[in-house]
Amino acid sequence: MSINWFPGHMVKARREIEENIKLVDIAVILLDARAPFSCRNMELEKIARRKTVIYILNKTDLAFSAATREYKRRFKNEGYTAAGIDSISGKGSKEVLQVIQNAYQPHAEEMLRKGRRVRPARIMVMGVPNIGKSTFLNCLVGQKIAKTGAKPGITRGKQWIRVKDDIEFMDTPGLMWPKIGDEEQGLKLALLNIVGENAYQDYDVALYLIKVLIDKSLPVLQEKFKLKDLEKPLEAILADISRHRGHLLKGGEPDLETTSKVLLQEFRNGKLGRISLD
Ligand SMILES: Nc1nc2c(ncn2[C@@H]2O[C@H](COP(=O)(O)OP(=O)(O)O)[C@@H](O)[C@H]2O)c(=O)[nH]1
Ligand SMILES: [Mg+2]
Repeated sequence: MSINWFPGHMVKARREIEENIKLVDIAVILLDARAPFSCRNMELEKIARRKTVIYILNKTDLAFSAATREYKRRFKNEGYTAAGIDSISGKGSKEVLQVIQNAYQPHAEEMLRKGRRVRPARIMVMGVPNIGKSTFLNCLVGQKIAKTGAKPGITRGKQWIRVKDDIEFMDTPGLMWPKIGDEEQGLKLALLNIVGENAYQDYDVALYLIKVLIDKSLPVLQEKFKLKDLEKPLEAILADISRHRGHLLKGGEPDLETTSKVLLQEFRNGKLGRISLD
């Protein structure tokens, strides 16, 4: 399976995370609420666990609420802290800030115990490409964007973004790459736009999407594309969508390539409705 990550990038990303993690109290690991377990890289998470870890299920607006609750429960059962957020609307941001403050409490108590002044919690946001790291940061920072400047000596030129009085985010999120264990996980990540275009053919990902919609009995194929017969091969269903959309080649054959592209675009923009994949 070819993935557009080169070992050089991986080594650099890992080294960066190892360096930056030293500067924070808490690692916030962003996951996609639609497939939180599929977008993890346990190897990198092991590095993050040198600090307090919080899992944030982002893009909850695109996932089934019941599934998101269940995924959060699974993290909590394993002893982790987890919260959900829609970083576009900001729904869930209060809970996220609360969870961060709770997680920082033991650190603050330790500082007090040692007779030190309690400084703001320092946090690094981590996650795979397109998971929403920048959007998440913007969402929490909102209008109150205030770079607190480099702190010589300690931070080696890192910029910190202050959120409220007691939380500071490192302004450069930690980029993790996903680790792909099997074909289906790879297809999920391609569907969610986490692995790049070079890794998979749109056609294969679109067929996977159709399969998922049918397996989960989601009504979108019937309702949006007016398909009546789903008891046929996935390729034939994709061709039906092409015809419904008027995506036709010169000879009148369905233009499966165009339909695949459009279908994936619509899915990723949330236009085919909510979904949970894990
Ligand atoms: N619907 C939805 N889209 C989101 C959310 N968070 C981020 N996005 C979108 O996901 C894409 C990638 O976000 P970005 O912040 O650039 O991801 P990054 O690569 O991790 O920094 C963008 O198109 C965002 O608008 C969310 O909570 N809900
Ligand atoms: Mg970004």
